[in-house]
Amino acid sequence: MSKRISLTQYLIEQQRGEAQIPAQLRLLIEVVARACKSIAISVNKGALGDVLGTAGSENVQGEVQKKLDIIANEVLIEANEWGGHLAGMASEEMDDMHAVPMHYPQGEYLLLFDPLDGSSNIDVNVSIGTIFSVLKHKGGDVTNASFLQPGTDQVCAGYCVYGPQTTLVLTVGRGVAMFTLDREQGSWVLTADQIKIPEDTKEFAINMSNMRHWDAPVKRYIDECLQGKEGVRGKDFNMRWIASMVADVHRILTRGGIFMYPWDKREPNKPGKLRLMYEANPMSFLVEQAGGASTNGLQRIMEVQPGQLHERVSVVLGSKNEVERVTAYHREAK
Ligand code: AHM
Ligand code: MG
Repeated sequence: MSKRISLTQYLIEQQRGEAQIPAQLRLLIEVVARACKSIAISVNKGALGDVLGTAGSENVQGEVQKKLDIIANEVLIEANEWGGHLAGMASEEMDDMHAVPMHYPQGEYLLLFDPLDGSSNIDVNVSIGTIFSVLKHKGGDVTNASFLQPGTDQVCAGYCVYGPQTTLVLTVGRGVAMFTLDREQGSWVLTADQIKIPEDTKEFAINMSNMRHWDAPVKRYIDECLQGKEGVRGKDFNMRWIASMVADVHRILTRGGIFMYPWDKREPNKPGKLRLMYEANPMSFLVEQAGGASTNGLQRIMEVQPGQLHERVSVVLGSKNEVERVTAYHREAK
């Protein structure tokens, strides 16, 4: 049997090697991974753990919170408060950022997360996940404004998908690595490294029920995919939509594809549904590190300057040549 590399060993090698990740960042990643293990246990218990259903509250974006949204948020906060690696945290489930209490040492990093992505899939036993992004705290008091850094400033990003397997996917800016949770041992084992997304694909992911609300460039792209072999693309396309961004992005990192959640006319004043800081940015970092591309239709997502913590953004990411095509259609339309 080939030698197993644990997450700890991988990170220590990253610390010693070219990436030279600082000890505090290594601790941060290990703490997040431990929190994900704990969330995975709750997710797995399902009805037996009384974790399904709604919590009877709403988050700042007016979305009904599920019990697991709140549990996952609490697990991540409790795990990360006391280690001395963080200056503050921000989450999809909290209106404002959460400062590290003064009685704990203050660290150099800022952690942002969507504690449980794909909430609509919790109760129906479909893959869900945790997405996270790490920024450097640039100094001074920690406020919401401290987090408003473009995605290019991220020092680490990742997600954990709670599916048939529990998989942690990570980048510290030197490619993308995947770890699978070995439940008997309780450890994360490296199962793929230097992942590459194929530049071309025949698979797209978009919520087709919104078709009538789309903008012309998105409609053009999908129409051409649907025409298949007989159309301008000259090939048949397949469609997948899981409604958990983590699961859709995981498929794309595994076998390629394009994922889109574009702006649409349902809420014309919002740039899109997905959130820039803790959904689109970390996923864009991972996708770019795997050789893919990620834009909002016009601009590289990681170069968008955020104006607020819960800012939304239009998302087109995945196989490079397809993302470039969709982006070109948007530019032509302009
Ligand atoms: P959530 O963070 O509240 O779960 O919302 C984000 C999710 C994404 O994971 C997914 O791509 C999208 O919402 C699905 O939206 P829709 O139900 O409109 O298809
Ligand atoms: Mg989400």
